[in-house]
Amino acid sequence: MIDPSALGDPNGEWLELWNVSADDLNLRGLLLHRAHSGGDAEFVIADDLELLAGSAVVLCYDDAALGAACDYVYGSDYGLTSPFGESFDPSFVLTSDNSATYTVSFVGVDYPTVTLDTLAPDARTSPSASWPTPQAGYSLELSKNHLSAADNDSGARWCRTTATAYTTSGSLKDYGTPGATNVCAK
Ligand SMILES: [Ca+2]
Repeated sequence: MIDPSALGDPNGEWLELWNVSADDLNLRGLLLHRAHSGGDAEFVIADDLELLAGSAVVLCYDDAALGAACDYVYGSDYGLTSPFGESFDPSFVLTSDNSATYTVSFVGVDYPTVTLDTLAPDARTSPSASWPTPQAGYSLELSKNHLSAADNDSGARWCRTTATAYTTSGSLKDYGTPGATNVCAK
């Protein structure tokens, strides 16, 4: 959710990580980096965070906004230094366009950084297609039939969600499936 409407931006921002392997994982030491023309930002998961095989975790900017759907809060990491020596400045926010590049790595004190995946919208790998046009209040979903590090590089595999709203504030609504199976099936 790059541009929440009902919950406000960035407080209502969140992203999902799916474990498509057969192994349960501990995400302690996982680093998310954002590269964007407006500036780079990153955070590292410094606490134990279990991600079971075939499941998702929801990383959110502010659990006071997203509530029980949030598994890990990164927005309050601003200004801190992690046990791994990473510093968080500026705060990690998702850009409200689709031009940022996100990299997922494992970092640690005693072993070298390992890059797991890079999501680069401009790469537009096969099948080539433009990414969905962002719209305030609508999350972007990877097709539930293409949950892989290879397929997530293709704009053709992403949808602007058609899910029902998960929260409402007056006339504003936020749509998506945080922590649950995506609707997108193309
Ligand atoms: Ca989902």
